[in-house]
Amino acid sequence: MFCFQCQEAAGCKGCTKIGVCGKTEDVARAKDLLVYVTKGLAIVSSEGRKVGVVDSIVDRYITENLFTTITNANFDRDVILGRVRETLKLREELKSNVVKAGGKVGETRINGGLLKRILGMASQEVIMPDAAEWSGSTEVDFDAKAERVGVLATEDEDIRSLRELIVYGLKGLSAYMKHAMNLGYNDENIHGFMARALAATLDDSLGADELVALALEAGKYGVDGMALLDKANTGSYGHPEITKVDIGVRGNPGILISGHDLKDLDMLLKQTEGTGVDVYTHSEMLAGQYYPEFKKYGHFAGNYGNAWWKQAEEFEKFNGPILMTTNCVVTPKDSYRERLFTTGASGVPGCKHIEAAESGEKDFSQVIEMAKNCNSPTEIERGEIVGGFAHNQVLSLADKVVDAVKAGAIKRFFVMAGCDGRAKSRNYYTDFAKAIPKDTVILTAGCAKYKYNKLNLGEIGGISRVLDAGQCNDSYSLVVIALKLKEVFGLDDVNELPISYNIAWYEQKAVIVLLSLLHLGVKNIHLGPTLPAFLSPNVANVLVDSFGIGGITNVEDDIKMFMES
Ligand code: FSO
Ligand code: SF4
Repeated sequence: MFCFQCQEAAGCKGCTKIGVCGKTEDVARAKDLLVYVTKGLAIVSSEGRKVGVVDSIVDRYITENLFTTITNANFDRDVILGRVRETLKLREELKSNVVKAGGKVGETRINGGLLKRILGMASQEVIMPDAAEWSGSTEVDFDAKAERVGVLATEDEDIRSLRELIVYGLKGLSAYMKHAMNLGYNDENIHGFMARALAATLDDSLGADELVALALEAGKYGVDGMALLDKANTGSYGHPEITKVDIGVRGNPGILISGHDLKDLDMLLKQTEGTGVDVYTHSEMLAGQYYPEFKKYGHFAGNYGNAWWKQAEEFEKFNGPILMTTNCVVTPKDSYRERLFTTGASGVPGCKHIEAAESGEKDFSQVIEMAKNCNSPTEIERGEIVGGFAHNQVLSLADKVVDAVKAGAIKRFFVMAGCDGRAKSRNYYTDFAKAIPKDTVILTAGCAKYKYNKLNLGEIGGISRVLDAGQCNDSYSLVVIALKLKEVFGLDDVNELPISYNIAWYEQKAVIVLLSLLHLGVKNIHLGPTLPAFLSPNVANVLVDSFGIGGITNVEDDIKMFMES
């Protein structure tokens, strides 16, 4: 196996024997193959679009496949290989529809090309890339193919780097699209781009310049995808508002819901109402606490625990069932394996998976029944945290914020969005948050906030010094806020604002957020705790030269550098 898609890639190079995330070699092979056949389906889908064939089932499938291969989402090889089989089937069905519509997708195979070739009619052949042609049915076929189509199949390290940058951005985008789609929101243009861009990563005629341009184009669609999800979330559950969230426990049995899918939270809250079971949020689901539509539930308790990587210890103490709606899943300990349920793109072999019905509804009754027989959660913390500073809420405070900036009470904003992770070096972010001048404010989104959201960093003129917009996709809110400030201050360039970007990344959703920021022209973003292993030296240089991207050094020097910029 070879995988270098996340920040925890072994030795900052790549995982080769087993993933630091727990991904085993056989799961890695299955995921490599799933990405490959998904590219094949994308090639056919792109060709189909040229003749007006748009298949929403295929679009959804491509989206879910990519999401399934994101770091820490799904460790279930059988599920992944099942998706490979279904993808091959969908691809052949789509091909015949495209051919019927006049498209050219391997007519030689479909319409008796062998015969044409024998008859010397080779000029009529349409040669499709292998990913759109290859087929297999047994695990032996699958494993043999997977060995040849992983990341290292692209030999040139710069082309490989750019192709993977694009694929990882698309994986992040697929997660956001899936959440939006679950709420009934969709955008055909984004699917069209995803198919085109995936197909392009197998196109040997594309050089580095074209791939850089495509990566930035992915950033444009990243903004669109995040905006769509913002619309889906706020349209369904209202605009997040300033909320104090209890981090202690109550006396009832509870269900802990983690991940990012608000539709799952919605269904779980409805189904647990009146059952005597409380619902707690975990990690990225904390953002659910900020939405008016969820606050109305009396049994919606507080937030339990911290960022994803502490789950083994915290899930043990929760005592009740845990529902993982997406990544980040850590290989469960036996002590709570039976209490861990997955749904959506997440999956762990041996843990129960809750499937959605055709209508999208999910039946959580077995989770609720289990909860009733469990002890209430063990208290691990007490107190509260404050969040809910998404764009609508912050813009309603815009006058206050602008006045504070004009009066010099706020000297600088630090965007510290992104992810948390287990590396000790990430304590940098706690130290950084503690050490920045008291007249500065942190804008955050994603699970990165757990490094400093319990530090009580105080307020400036009634404005909290840590403004948490919500989940990683709510980085969109931070962009909306920045653009509004640019307008209010009459600036031409968003980079003239007193905003510094010190972003912590872990997995592929952070990649699409980064590409989105680049697309919006944001410069001098610092990424840590390490730069992505998938950036080759030359590609990293392009990002440094064109966008001023940098890493982190130490708290003191970095603060000096940011404050002087
Ligand atoms: Fe964190 Fe995991 Fe939200 Fe990621 S829980 S690390 S960038 O999935 O998506 O921030
Ligand atoms: Fe390694 Fe990250 Fe890939 Fe897991 S997702 S195998 S930790 S690079």
